[in-house]
Amino acid sequence: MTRVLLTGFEPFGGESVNPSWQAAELVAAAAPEGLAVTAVRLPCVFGESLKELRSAVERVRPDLVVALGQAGGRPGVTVERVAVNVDDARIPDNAGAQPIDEPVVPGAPAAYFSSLPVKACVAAMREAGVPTALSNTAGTFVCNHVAYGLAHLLATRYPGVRGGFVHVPWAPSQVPAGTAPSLPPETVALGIRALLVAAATTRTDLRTTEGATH
Ligand code: PCA
Repeated sequence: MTRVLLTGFEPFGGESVNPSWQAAELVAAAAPEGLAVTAVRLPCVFGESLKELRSAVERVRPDLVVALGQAGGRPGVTVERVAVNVDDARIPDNAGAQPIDEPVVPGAPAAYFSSLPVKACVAAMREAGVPTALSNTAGTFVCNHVAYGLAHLLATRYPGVRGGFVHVPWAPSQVPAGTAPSLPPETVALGIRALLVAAATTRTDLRTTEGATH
């Protein structure tokens, strides 16, 4: 059994749902064979989100950690390649904090690459029929904060554990019909199941063309 910690976020920015948590719950309720998936909902709060992530890692002792977050406007499920050591919030978090140009972890490296096989993850989701892409920025809000904090935690305390961050589109319920891209949580969950299997079984990532020109 591969133990998987799968996190999603609470709603933020005035929304009433967060599709990252909807998908995490669906995946935990019907996990792929061979994977034991624990879903944990994180607060959309700088600092507190990482505290809860750390205690979930201690409790679950996962082999693999995948953190999900909402990226409204993106048309597909995007696997984040990199997390940067900066909090630069465009809106306040759910506790009212709005850090500007502060490090996530003072004195730590400028960035970490995901330790997921990111291209194999994208390929597996595409194979499952789910719109997907590789992304080279997780932004500078709470999702990047968690992506960076997770990468730093794994690199410094759990070197054998792989982990990374994945952004998901809005759910249809969040978008007035036809005004912006969205994906049903069930479709996102289908993609995440395929991603988890790929992440649990791929040792060496693919060398495929997923780069961006801008
Ligand atoms: N998305 C936000 C924070 C929480 C979430 O689901 C982000 O992309 O930073």
